[in-house]
Amino acid sequence: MFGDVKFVCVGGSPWRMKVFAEYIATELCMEDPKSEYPNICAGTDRYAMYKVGPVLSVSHGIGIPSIAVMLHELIKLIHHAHCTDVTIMRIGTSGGIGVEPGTVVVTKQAVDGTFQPRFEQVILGKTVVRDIDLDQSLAKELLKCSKELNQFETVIGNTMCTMDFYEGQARLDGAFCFYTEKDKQDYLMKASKAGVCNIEMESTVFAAMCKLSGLRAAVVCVALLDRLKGDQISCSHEVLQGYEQRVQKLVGYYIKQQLKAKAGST
Ligand code: R2B
Ligand code: URA
Repeated sequence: MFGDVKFVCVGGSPWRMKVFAEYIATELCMEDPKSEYPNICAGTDRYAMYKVGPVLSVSHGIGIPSIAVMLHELIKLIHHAHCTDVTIMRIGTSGGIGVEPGTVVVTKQAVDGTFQPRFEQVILGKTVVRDIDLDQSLAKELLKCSKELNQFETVIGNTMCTMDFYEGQARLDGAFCFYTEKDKQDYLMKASKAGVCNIEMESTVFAAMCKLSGLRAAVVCVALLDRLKGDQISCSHEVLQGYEQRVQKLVGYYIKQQLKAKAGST
């Protein structure tokens, strides 16, 4: 059932990943108007999974623990199905640093909250530090695709991955906050100097697990706001949806091009 999978796209919300599957179906002209794409994982609330030809669309929830569980199971699936040449992309949202809302950020390097490119986890009572590397040529190809599409701004930059949306991302509007506006600005400016263009909550473990399993991986997130200017996402639902569609368009365009090139070469 999964042996032909070549592209796996993962993103936080089950609904968004269903919309992405439907979008890919139309883009690849695979849509059968009578058939719906069923959620292959309907028996569990952990995540949703849709398969459209060679493309798998899977949700992962919010944060490192949530995506890590899904990735373990997905990597086993890819292994047991004997899939080859699989490219995996996380498509998501983020808070930008010094970029206009709506800018798409393709991750050069995922870094933790101290700006280090590593993922730390306690295993058997010991802290294990894992390297994280994303595929630089894939990131460049995605940037090139965005130039060809010419519909929105896309940049390549570092992505900071945090354990929390509020204090972990230096927000002032959580349930509590024990630092000042100046502390927040100083931290975000430090992040910016370390090449961080956006902040989200899954990229380090995603990059670490993809590296360990030899999957070609990229992280592509749209910035919903500029965190140097505020904490709250105040744009309308329609504007937000438009921003989210940018990532889907870019990754959809990339997949379509790759499949066309493959079809041309066989
Ligand atoms: C981006 O948005 C979510 C938090 O709202 C989180 O999953 C992430 O990485
Ligand atoms: N997702 C995040 O993790 N942070 C933001 O600011 C926006 C989306």
